[in-house]
Amino acid sequence: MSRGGKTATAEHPAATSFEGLVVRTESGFHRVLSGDRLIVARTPKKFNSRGDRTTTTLVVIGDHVRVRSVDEETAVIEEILPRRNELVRGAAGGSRFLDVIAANLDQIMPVHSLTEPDFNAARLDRFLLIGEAAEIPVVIVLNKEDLVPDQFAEEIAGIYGRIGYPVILTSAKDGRGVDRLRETLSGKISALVGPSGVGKSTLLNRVQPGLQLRTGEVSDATGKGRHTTTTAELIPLHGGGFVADTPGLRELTIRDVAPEELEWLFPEFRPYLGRCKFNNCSHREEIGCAVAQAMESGAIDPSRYASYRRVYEDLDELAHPYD
Ligand SMILES: Nc1nc2c(ncn2[C@@H]2O[C@H](COP(=O)(O)OP(=O)(O)OP(=O)(O)O)[C@@H](O)[C@H]2O)c(=O)[nH]1
Ligand SMILES: [Mg+2]
Ligand SMILES: [Zn+2]
Repeated sequence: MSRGGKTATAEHPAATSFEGLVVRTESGFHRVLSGDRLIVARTPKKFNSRGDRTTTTLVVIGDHVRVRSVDEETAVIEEILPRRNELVRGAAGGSRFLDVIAANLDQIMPVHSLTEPDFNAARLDRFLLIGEAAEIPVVIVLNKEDLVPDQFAEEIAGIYGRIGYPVILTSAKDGRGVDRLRETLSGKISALVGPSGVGKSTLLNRVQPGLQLRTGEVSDATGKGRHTTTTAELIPLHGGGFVADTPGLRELTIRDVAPEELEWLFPEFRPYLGRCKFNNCSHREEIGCAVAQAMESGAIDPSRYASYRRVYEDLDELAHPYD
């Protein structure tokens, strides 16, 4: 006996379940793309009370989810399918939680400006380490080439190109490098990451005219951007694939790397590893360090070596906070 027409029939199944890609999240409501349908789905309450969680965000862009549609308008996320990788940053306010920004990326593109704000090698190196640690391919974008002499741009591009990283020199102003950027994005799921004001949104507006992402002014006084982009979203590309424009990030969190493992995350160090005088050489002050010697002979760039030492100290501090 049927009461009030709530019983499922062959034409109107009470619930259907399907998989999709999360392309946007907004306080509990998520946009999920399944085939060419865009559905708004919410997270069930039970997700929010999970006791063991260490991240503040549960469903993120790039997640593959199983969704159950409740009726025409409403759907609920039943399951987040296992993630291939994730981009993470420490949550605001020094809490022990981590913010996951995106999952299942094919590549990360750290974007830095050559000036305004000033190029910061240490900061770029930290983004590269994230890619190395998560085994996500990295493509470096150096923007605002129109504002610096060619020689300066090529010098910086050379440091990273020699290590083996693909580097795209761009100007969102005059369009240099934008075609190459578009080709590199095509067919993949990528995230543009980097500090505020370097031109991530302006570049994407160039890559795909009509996007009309909001862009901001860099304050003249500080040379810093002001966080024009505030939410991460996966944007479908005309050439196939998706790109995430993310809010400005000074850095991402390097997870699960012990100080002794750091040397492997600098690809140009690898030929020298195991060749130091001491087996447990940390490549800082030790005598007979093959890495330090490679730096002195010019085979390793001094700014990269400096980054290694700085990040080593940070990881060491995390691993042994009371020493
Ligand atoms: N001269 C020059 N200016 C640029 C270039 N790219 C971006 N800008 C300017 O830099 C400023 C910041 O650009 P945005 O695209 O908003 O920077 P963003 O990286 O998206 O910043 P957030 O959203 O805050 O993370 C804007 O005033 C842009 O017009 C460039 O290649 N050359
Ligand atoms: Mg932006
Ligand atoms: Zn050494």
